[in-house]
Amino acid sequence: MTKHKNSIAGQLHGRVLDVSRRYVTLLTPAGASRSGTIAAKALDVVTGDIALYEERDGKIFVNGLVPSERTLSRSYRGNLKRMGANIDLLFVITAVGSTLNPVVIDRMLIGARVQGIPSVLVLNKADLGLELSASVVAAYRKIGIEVIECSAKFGSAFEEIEKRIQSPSVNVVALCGVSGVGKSTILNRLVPGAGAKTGELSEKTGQGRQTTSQPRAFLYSSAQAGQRVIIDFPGVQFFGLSHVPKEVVSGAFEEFVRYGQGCRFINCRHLQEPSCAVREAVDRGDIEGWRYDSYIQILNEIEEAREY
Ligand SMILES: Nc1nc2c(ncn2[C@@H]2O[C@H](COP(=O)(O)OP(=O)(O)O)[C@@H](O)[C@H]2O)c(=O)[nH]1
Ligand SMILES: [Mg+2]
Ligand SMILES: [Zn+2]
Repeated sequence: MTKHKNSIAGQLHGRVLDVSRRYVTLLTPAGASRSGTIAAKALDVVTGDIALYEERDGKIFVNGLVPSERTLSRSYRGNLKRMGANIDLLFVITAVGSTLNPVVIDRMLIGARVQGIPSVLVLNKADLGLELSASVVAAYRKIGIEVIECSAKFGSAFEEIEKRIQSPSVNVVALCGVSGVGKSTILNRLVPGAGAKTGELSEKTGQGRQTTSQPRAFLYSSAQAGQRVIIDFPGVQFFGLSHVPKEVVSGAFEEFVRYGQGCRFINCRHLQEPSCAVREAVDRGDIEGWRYDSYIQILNEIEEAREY
């Protein structure tokens, strides 16, 4: 769609809150929540998009999108799936206990980083004891990732979370994490009346049951900062990154970049190359072994995707 067509008379802009097949809920500039239909064929609309719409006979028709920025996407079976658009802040949520999986966290952090989405790691269920995850948290802080340890059950550290949400540069906040980490519980605390369903942990897997299947957006408001949109993503078990260029992956592992300056080869991939300062740092324990494992896993995934 051309610029000219975007600005024809009668075109209105609205923030997409929910999408279900060809139906959307929009937040209009007046702050009202309205339902409408996606009129343009093949328009890939996701939560957070700014939709161009027309109103006819009291009904809303979406016929275009403003080009989005900071779109969180993941690869799934060779396709790139847009998850949410125009995200200003991503909370990667994890929890003390069996749901704490650094490889999954790394993937989400990198997915955000390649799109330039600022992210904060939230370690929920702090009430269960922080000593269980202290080494992982320390490792993330050491490489410059902000970590907030909170308890959605008791509301601890929510001032910190809300301070980030209320930042003047933030309009759209997204919550992302595997199911069972407490995303819905966090949301219900931030948005009273959100009524997000919370699930019990399944005894079989120790993971939460999938209780949300579509991203859903909620309106957060505070007396000081006004309104924000909070997107609750369904719990993704596999955050595919095969669309990400390999160079970007190695660049996203900040500590590899730092240690990599000591590698013999300037374009060292830190695999089998001789005199690799990154592998040496892993052997010494200066780089966490699980960070190296997630690096290798992501590179393998990209390699395999190319072979199709
Ligand atoms: N101990 C503890 N349990 C929590 C906390 N937050 C959530 N839970 C529990 O963890 C389970 C999964 O929570 P839910 O919000 O449904 O997770 P979601 O799948 O990520 O949306 C539920 O049984 C919650 O009651 C917390 O801060 N501490
Ligand atoms: Mg949930
Ligand atoms: Zn190297």
